[in-house]
Amino acid sequence: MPTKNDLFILHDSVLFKLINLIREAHKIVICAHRSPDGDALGASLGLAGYLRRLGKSTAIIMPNPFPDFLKWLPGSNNVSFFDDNIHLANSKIKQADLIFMLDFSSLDRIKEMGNAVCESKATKIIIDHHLDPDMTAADLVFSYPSACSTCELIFKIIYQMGGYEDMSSKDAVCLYTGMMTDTGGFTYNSTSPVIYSIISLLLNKSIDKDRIYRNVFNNYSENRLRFLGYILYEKLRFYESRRASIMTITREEMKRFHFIRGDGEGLVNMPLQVRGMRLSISLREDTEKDVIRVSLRSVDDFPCNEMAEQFFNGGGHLNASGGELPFPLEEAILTAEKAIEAFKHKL
Ligand SMILES: [Mn+2]
Repeated sequence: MPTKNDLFILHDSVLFKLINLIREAHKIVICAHRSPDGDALGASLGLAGYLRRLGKSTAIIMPNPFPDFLKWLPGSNNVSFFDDNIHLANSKIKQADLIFMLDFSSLDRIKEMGNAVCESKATKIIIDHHLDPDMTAADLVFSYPSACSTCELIFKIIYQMGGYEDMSSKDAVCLYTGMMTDTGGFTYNSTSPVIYSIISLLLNKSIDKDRIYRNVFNNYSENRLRFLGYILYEKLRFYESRRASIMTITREEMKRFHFIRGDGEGLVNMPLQVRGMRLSISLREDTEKDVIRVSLRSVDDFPCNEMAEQFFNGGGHLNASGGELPFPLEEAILTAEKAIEAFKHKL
């Protein structure tokens, strides 16, 4: 069994402060970053389950929808989206007395919703594992960049507050899902032993981890598989001497393969399956705005976040970052090639 030291991450004084804030709160809002992933959604659902068991009215509001492959997550049908009903979301955020901000740590990650959160008089708490948190964005900032996921942090905090015994199987499923998706099925950023202590505790809640894996990773359409095949065959270019690759995806191609939200998931990781590759860059035309969405993945110590900041107006983790470029795909390719050259000493 894990020891207290592995799982108790908050100092007593901070723990009591948090417990008091929750005790005094009547209306709680949980939000996570734009384009929520398995971790953002899983952490929100897991925390909401805990708070609702305490009798707290808790609403989850995301800036925009999560991918279809997460729709099976228990409780996800009760999540509302800021973009769908700005008026309602604004009033919920305004009336809240406590707001949890999960899996992000600067208000620009939630775009338009950031203003509403900023203006709300609620006490705000950030729980996150991204680098360089904006310490001014909330009253309490729990920032643990070494955690594999925000779900890991939510589990630990609930555990420390004594909420494990009553944790439902559904909440355990949500928290496991976030840990699994943020580590690519425990294949990266997942060497810390405490992760497996937590998994063991979650398995004791009768979750079916093999089924969760299938629900997330083996639940795509035929179109998606053919789309992957097409991109890998036609649209991926290796820069062998730099141990890097660039793939491009246009709006027209997404339309041709009936692309739905989430279909691109995991694609950017695939070039790293080639021996010796250290960096994969994906450039994808946004479906609505005239911008190029950039995703970066790396192995070992190659700093995707530094490259994303310097070249792609973004940031993120050491091995996984993102950004966007405000110009056409052809120019974006040139920028990506420049970035590879500028970082060649690290590749
Ligand atoms: Mn995360």
